[in-house]
Amino acid sequence: RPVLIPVLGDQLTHSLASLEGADKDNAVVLMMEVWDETTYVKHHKAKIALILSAMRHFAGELRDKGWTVEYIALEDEGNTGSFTGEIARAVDRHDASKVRIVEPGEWRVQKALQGLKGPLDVPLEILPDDRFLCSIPEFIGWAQGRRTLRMENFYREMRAKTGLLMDGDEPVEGKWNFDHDNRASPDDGIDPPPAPKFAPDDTTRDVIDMVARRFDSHFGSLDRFGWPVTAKQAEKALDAFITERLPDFGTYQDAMVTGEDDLYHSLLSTSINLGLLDPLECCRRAEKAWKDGKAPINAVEGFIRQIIGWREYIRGMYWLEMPELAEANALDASRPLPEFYWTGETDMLCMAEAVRSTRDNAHAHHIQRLMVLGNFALIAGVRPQDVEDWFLVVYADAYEWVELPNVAAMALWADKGRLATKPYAASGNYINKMSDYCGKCSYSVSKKTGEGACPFNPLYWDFMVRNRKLLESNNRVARVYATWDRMDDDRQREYLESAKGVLDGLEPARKGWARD
Ligand code: FAD
Ligand code: DLZ
Ligand code: SF4
Repeated sequence: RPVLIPVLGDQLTHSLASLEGADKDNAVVLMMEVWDETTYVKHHKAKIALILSAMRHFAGELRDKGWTVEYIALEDEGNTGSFTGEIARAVDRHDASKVRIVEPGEWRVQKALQGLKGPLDVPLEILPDDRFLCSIPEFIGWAQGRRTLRMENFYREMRAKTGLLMDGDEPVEGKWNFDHDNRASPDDGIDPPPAPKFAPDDTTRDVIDMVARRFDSHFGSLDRFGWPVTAKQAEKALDAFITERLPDFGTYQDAMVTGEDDLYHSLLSTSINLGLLDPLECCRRAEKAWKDGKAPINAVEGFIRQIIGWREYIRGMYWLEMPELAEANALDASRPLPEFYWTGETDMLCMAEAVRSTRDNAHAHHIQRLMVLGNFALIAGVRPQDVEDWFLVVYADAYEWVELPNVAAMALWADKGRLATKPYAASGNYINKMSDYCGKCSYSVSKKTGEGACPFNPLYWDFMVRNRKLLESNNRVARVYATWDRMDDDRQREYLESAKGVLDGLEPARKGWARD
């Protein structure tokens, strides 16, 4: 009786723990396109196309390597529409002796699998996902007993564990973190080489056609689809990043430029999250570029920190804080998401640009996500669960394990600072410093209140005042209140009235964008 090995859509790795050591002659690999996964939120069309195309390519590669693969396509007759339904059906069909699966990335799926243990007549073995450097028990062990959790401390342990950028027990060049050199604004004139795009082959075109037909009501465009859908393509994307964009990655990490969607970012998150690229290998390649004198330390350290620091930390925090994190709302934010997050129809150029890139590419870079889209939702007091749904829908790299901590904890401070020391709230001044948007925007960033003032300016103060009780005791925020208290009453009133004007003018998103 064969062993059934289900491989989920973000487990497209040839060295996956469930495949390693399995006997090809006595195993059936099961891959499933299912309605539950494609519609539990109404994912961006390009995100669905990416995942299904990558799954189909991966199934073909496994067959070429001699595996028996059963591939259930979305439109196949009899498809039950869920992972659990398909696993149960396959156990029966093949009279499987057991099921061996790598732990899923998401809480929702983990619960569903655990619920299958009883009803299934055969043993269900759930293996740790060793594609992460830090296992879930290891992270929880690290977190237990610490009063405050800081990414930087965790990151140093990951540096020591991997030996990346280490000189014995010490960090190379004497410092753990070179972020100080990573804050250049784009004013200096930059000309980033475009990230490679991969023309859809027949398999991808079939999927794109099906997605256009079956997911017409979902957000986003399929027109510019060019994501890597195989490990080979992802490696080409990695090569191009290391040689062409990594050297400037650090310097312009926080910059935003009108019409420049990629800048010096790697655009590797979709491939890493799908399993097409090994995160550690990406880091080793970056380290080698530094060793070879081809990329400076600030860029290489910054890139490595994002992967072995932030990415691993975020994943650990997800499993540490779930399921409460999904409901967290420390600031009691209750406003519905504004409609312009879906349409891009707003006079705020920073917002319109971020939504445009999101719609066209199923991607926006980190500082757009954090300091434009996230920041606006934070200071306008948008309900975290609305914002979380939006981020989960719109990005091709979004799975709940990585989306939720980034949105709820990092961008919205809904976890009351377990992840981020202080809320990333900012006025228009920050966006102006880091972008070329404000000069072209119909709002005036230097105008603080009243007609034509940049909406981020009054909203920033309104947010601070609204949340004073919770934030005042945080000594990283205290001086903000000293500034507020020094303003005269009329000035304070102008800020709050302007903010009210902005908030009253926000049109709530119509129902049905994120979920049916
Ligand atoms: P680069 O800027 O080139 O960074 C290199 C790599 O570092 C990324 O590919 C990614 O693997 C990793 N990385 C960097 N920052 C983070 C982070 N905060 N968390 C996890 N990994 C990180 N990333 C996702 O993969 N999926 C998401 O759904 C997601 N949602 C986000 C929501 C918000 C509100 C914020 C602020 C950030 C979110 N991020 C998410 C993190 C980050 O913005 C993206 O990983 C990044 O923009 C992807 O583009 P890139 O590959 O060009 O990244
Ligand atoms: C996101 C997604 C989508 C849209 N569709 C599928 C699918 O049809 N089949 C599949 O195996 N995986 C899909 N995924 C990714 C899963 O949601 C992801 O593997 C789980 O959430 C576990 O993290
Ligand atoms: Fe955004 Fe304000 Fe700048 Fe306009 S002026 S681009 S709204 S920060």
